Amino acid sequence: MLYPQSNRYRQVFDLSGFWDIRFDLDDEGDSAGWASGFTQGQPIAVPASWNDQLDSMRDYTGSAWYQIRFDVPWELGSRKYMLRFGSVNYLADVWLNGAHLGSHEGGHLPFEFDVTQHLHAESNRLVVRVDGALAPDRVPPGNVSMNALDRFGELNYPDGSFDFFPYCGIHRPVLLYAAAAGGLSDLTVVTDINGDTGLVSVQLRRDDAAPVRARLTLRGHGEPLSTEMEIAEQAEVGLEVPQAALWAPGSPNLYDLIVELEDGGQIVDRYTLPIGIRTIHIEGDSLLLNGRPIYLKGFGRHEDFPVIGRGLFPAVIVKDYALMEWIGANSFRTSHYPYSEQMMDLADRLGFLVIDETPAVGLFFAEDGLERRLDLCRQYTRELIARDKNHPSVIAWSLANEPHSRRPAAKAFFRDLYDLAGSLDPTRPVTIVSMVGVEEDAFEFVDFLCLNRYYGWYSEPGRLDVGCEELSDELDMLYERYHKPLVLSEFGADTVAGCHAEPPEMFSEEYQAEMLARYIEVLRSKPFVIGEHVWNMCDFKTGQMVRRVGGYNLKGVFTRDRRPKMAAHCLRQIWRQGAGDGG
Ligand code: BDP
Repeated sequence: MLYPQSNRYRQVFDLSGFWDIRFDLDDEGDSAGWASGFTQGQPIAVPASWNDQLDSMRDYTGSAWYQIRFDVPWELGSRKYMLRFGSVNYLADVWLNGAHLGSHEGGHLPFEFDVTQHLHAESNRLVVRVDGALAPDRVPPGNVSMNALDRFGELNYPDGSFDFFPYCGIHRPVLLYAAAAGGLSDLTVVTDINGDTGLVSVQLRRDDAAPVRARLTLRGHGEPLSTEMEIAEQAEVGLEVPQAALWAPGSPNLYDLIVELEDGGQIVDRYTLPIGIRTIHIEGDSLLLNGRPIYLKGFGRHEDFPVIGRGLFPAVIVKDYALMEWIGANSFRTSHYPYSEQMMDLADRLGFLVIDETPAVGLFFAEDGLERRLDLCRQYTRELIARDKNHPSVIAWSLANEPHSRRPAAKAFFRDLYDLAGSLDPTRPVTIVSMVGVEEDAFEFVDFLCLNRYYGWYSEPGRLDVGCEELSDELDMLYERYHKPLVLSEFGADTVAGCHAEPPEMFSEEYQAEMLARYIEVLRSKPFVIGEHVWNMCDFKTGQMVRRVGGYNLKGVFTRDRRPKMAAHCLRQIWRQGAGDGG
């Protein structure tokens, strides 16, 4: 899937701005014909969650209808016109000028419709029904009985089976774009290294069988390279790049891959894709980037900011990369759902390594509805890999976070997803993020292990000595059983900024700083540990429950408005010492 771009042959019209919204509290929108347009709407910003824009709707996760009117800023011709949504949480139904274009399930991945037949030059009316309901047959699930989750849980409002606020709405840009009919529809780039030479293999796709010429140019470092060939619906070509400038943290070298299609001596389409030449492998107990061991230092994170909720906010993306750079991180996980495409683009440009996670958080394995949940996870895995396969920053796929996988069905469930990911992308390692530990059956086949641990917090509260011993023992046990490298993908402590205690006590800045430092000491003593991801980079909004003061998870080493707690300074000291960042 290619992100829309503007050039002489392609145009993008961004529909971001103030739309109308009408909340469908009585479920009347369908029968009242709101799909063709509605009255009594109120202004709402797109992209953004609705919850923090309108106080009265903060906890509302039901249906809402959005609409906008627009004129097309170009002449309509014989091209293809597409309408693309970066993400809508959770279920979207879309109508253009009264025609139902289709629907999409899942809150964090893009989808698009061909609107060529329905688009007018002027006065188009676009209507989107967004249904954010939390339900057990959705992924991530909500309103799940505690029995199905196989654990004693705490009450949580709104009731998601995950620990972040269930923000709803149109979260990422809505783009109308025009491209040549028969133009390029997809590119898949895989890179390899042979000595000093970079090997770039490119697969091109278009949706027309009439052959045209394709010209590929690779520009950026050294002399530009070019090659040409004929393409009908698909073609594959390899480029050899002498003295390749490899991509890595610290030297995020990118090339522009420019693809042009030519028909009857005229250029009819052009697409420019930034690419990085790099390899990523698990070998023995190591993670190898460009053949050299690399150690991951960084965070589990969230897309979360006041007022905008989970909506795209470019300035916060820039700020967050600046803070990760400041603190000496080289990586993060897109916990617990795919992040915006803008976030991924900057990871490529700024040189961060990403464990890219599907939205499968809080999965449970009760028989009832299992096949449907698996189908959804398959869909997400396909959509995520289609979207992010060309990012050099993406070093691994994470199939799920903390599944409740003590039931036997979990193993076959993840085997299915693991095989699917491997068949779609044989070049990247695949993992699963576990809270179960040694009994996580999927650890038998995933390429490396990710474990979340809170000794000294949820268990052994206030006792870091005991907690660190337990951590150490468990890591050894996991290695003995699976012989695979491991990332500690979450560890941390809720911390009230400004709360101090000596000796350190839970919730104080001292306790968080000490816990992180002591965990890191344990991790660095295990040669099979390939990374440490602190939970969380920033405080973030959650539902309301006893353990979430003010409706926040306070495990950030930065506050929600991005100010450092004491632990941020301590991490900076540890991480900036530079060991093993592979830059
Ligand atoms: C882990 C979850 C994460 C939570 C974290 C916590 O993966 O989503 O926010 O615990 O409790 O279990 O802070």
